[in-house]
Amino acid sequence: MSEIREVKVPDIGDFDAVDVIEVLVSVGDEVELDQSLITLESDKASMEVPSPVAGKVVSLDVSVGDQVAEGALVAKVEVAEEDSPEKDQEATVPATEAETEDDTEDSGPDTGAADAESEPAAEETPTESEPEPKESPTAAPRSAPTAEIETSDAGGVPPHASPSVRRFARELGVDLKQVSGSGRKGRILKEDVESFVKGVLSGATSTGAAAVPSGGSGIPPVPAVDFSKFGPIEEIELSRIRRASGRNISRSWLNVPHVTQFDEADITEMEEFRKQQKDTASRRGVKLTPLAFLMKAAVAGLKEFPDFNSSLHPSGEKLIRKGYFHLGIAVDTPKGLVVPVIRDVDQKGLFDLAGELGEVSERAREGKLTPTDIQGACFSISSLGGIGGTNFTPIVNAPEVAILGVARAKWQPVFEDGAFVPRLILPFSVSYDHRVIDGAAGVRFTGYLAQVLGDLRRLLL
Ligand code: CAO
Repeated sequence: MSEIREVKVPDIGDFDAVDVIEVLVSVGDEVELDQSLITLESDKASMEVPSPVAGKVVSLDVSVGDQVAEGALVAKVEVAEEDSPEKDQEATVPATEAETEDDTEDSGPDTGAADAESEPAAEETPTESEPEPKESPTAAPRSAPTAEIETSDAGGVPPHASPSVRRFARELGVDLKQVSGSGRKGRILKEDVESFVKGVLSGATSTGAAAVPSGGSGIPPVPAVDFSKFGPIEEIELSRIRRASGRNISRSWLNVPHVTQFDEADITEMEEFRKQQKDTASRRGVKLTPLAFLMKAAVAGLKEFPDFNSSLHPSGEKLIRKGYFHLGIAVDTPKGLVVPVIRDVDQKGLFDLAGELGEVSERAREGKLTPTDIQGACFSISSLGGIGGTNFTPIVNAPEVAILGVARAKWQPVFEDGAFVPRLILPFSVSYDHRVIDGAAGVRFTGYLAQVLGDLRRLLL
């Protein structure tokens, strides 16, 4: 004959009104001995209430949001025939004696305790009333509520999540410290873990560890915000290009200690020369913009300062200097930023470069670049001068060690020989990897670029 067992909230310490934050089973579910039925949460801890018997849930007497105290009815379970009295006896052990933190995945029912690798040590340390599980795991009594104490230590605040969510995260290998919680008081919900995993799989979320292979970043994730609470929203899928460039930019930003040096060049004569050559250029079917000149100046700079034409060896202990001069050019396309590479810039004239620029940027906008088109750059140029702006701080395209950012040239009064004269001034910046390039070298490099752009004859020297 079947027996109906009432499952009640056991001794939960000095709390008389604890929130039910999760109901983990439904009426009709078959549950095993020790299977968690609900999760409770106080200000200090979250804990699961397990079933003291195996059987079928015939009624559930609490819902999410209820507040319960010791003795409150949680559920009724129809005891399975084979359930043994010994197990029942174990199930009645009071909570204060029974709390145990066995965090090995395969040594019995999961208590929801902290994962040794991913949780702060404070959570692994049993409290005074808890037996040390690793010394006598088999002696631990069963079916008491399993608690996770939310403590903070010098390592920061541990992730706030229920034992079942912790278990779920452990099963998926997710470090909860990287997941933003959307539940009450920032609690991490199962859905948050699922969205995090989806984000990682789709490439939209960086795990930090992948972005900074040497030792993990420990970068706290940006909290997930439900913007619809504040007004209407629309979700738009990012293009494949935008997601890929986002990954590359994040990787560079996180790995490279950036410094940005600002400078300006007087390009009055350069612009005069460019205008003189424009007709010839258009007869050749090319558009001659300042960018071709900037490419030649950049190569002159790379030759003069070879560390700018290098990459840091993966060991971090040597530089790899390059004997070739391929430049990445940032191109704005409807689907996002791409950086095609123009090769052997040192061996090409202005018209050839202008022609190649036009051709490759056209293909970039049409989404027709091949993998070869975007490989092998030594140094990059990001030119926003055709659009506007007074200056900006470009991000180094690692493993390159520097990038030139070009803003819009402007006529300005310059004091020369006792009088103000109008000169066309080009503001630009160079961001560089400070592990490779010192500040003095940075400003010498920008100064050299300014000299070359101010007097193109220097390119012949
Ligand atoms: N100052 C003033 N005028 C400039 C200028 C500058 N620094 N640079 C270009 N111009 C002028 C050009 O001369 C041209 O005018 P004319 O037709 O009168 O000669 C006009 O601006 C438009 O130039 P352009 O933008 O078509 O050509 P470009 O060679 O300068 O640039 C390209 C080509 C592909 C780099 C550009 O189209 C582009 O995509 N720029 C955006 C790059 C970007 O998004 N960078 C940010 C990356 S994130 O760091």
